Amino acid sequence: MSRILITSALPYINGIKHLGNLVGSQLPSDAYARFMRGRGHEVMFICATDEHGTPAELAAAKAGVPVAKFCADMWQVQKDIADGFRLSFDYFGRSSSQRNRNLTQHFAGKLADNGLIEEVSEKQVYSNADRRYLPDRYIEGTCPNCGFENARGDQCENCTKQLNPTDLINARSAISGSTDLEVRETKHLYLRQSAMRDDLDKWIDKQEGWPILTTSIAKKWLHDGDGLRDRGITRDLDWGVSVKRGTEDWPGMEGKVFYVWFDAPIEYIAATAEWADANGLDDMAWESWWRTDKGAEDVHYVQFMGKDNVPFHTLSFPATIMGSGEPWKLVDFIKSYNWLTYEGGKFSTSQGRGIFMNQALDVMPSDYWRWWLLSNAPESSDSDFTWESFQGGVNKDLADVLGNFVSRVTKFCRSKFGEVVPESGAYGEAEAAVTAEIAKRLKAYEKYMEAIEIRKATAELRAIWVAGNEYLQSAAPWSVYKTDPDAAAAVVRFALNLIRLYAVLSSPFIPDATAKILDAMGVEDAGWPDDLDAALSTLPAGHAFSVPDVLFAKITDDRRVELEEQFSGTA
Ligand code: B3M
Ligand code: ZN
Repeated sequence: MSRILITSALPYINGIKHLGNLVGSQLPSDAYARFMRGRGHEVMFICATDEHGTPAELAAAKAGVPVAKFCADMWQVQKDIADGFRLSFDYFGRSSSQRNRNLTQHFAGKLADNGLIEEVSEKQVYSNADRRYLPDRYIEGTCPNCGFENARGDQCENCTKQLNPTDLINARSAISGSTDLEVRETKHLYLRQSAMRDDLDKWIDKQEGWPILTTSIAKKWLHDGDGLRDRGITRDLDWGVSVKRGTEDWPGMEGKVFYVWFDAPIEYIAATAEWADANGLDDMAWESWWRTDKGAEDVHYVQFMGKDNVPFHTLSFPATIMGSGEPWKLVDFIKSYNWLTYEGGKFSTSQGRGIFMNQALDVMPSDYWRWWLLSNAPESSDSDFTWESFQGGVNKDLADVLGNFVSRVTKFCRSKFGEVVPESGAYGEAEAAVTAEIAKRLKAYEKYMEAIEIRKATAELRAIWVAGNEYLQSAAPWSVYKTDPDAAAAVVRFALNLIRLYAVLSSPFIPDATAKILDAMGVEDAGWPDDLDAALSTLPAGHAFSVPDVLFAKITDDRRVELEEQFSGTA
């Protein structure tokens, strides 16, 4: 048994996320967490809302509520949606927590003690029209690296380059569009990332088997000359973690807060502390996940995120951890995702194009989304969501293959033998053959899940379902029954056991269906099939079950057309 720490990138608080955000971190991390728990490992699965910074302030202002209240309300909204998608976080925290404030100030203090913080008097963009300093992402302009015209002051979405606002060409306020900007002098703290370049470089080189998407982005910015230049970690803002050096005031930094990207990853740690607090546990409980001097040396730590978040997790956050000089746990594996597009184009919040997480749950059950999104996860390239593909995935994989198998077997059994596992007849070659096929597929499935190749894992799971269907089709108990009821009984007994096995194997992906099936089959034993033969005799002759309700209703063409209209963004 291992101890596995899993974090999903923290959804920003300012609004409800779309399906691309869901499939880029929360959903695959949940499937992985569920799988690892199923295998008997000790898992700590952490997520939280990322609450600081200007976007939160502006969203709150727009909603006409104080920012603290806005964040508290939105946290609840996001938490409910996460529950709706059955995201099985051990804790869903908040980056505005007291724990995170303390830890963020602690890290800043340690970095300063180690000579890694520099006070820099810098020129910062002030918008006369908006009467405020404009932080990074509220200045837009042309990217000096690739020429993209809507680059933000913190990062270019197009080429992923981390930027400083004053790098932008033709800068304008993203709040008002005003170009009446002036540059003012203000003092800020800079993290001397460049002093850590060699350490970071060595650390990245040491990693084995990281996805190319992750290492290529990291390497690009490490060697890009100024990709790893020193970065300001404070801002002239009201909403955030106030700048302190540990618990001490920081002269000259009054009224300033830490940059949201400085405190957000620290929340991974803080949320684990929040988990301990919420469960009445002592500090050892969370430190044993995060401090290598307190038990975390045997923890395997995996992060999930969209590719735009990779630079912050491969460079900035490790720089914070390493620079502290304290024995905090560094990430062991970073799984990053490409983009999900919507019907061939971008998801657009402003144009209402695409599907947001709350809307998704309003129109279809969570399992449908989980299955389609995970079986089409943008792992090796971008993936395109289309309603047609969604309809196909749900109707074919879930309804025709898995759902139909469960329904045919249980209904046939009920009609001929009653709602109990029939006793007579013996297994033969056909059962041995399908068991062997499933054993082979199961190995591949497990291998892909361990390597976090989620999409490939779903293909193996689907093949495992298909194997059962093909077995049933050729064993044809409905016709065998007429001449040899005992032989038909053996087929049904075997197939009922396959149903239970499928429920267990499917649990990382479609947990609601798993629960329904296990409930109908009247089993508590959802243990992972380490021994396949034993797993396939879990339901003994005489065991009672019931026929479950329809597991997956098909999506009709009419309904699909309706949904296409509803989410086209033109309505
Ligand atoms: N909140 C994602 C974003 O807003 C960001 C992730 C933080 S992970 C520490 O782009
Ligand atoms: Zn660019």
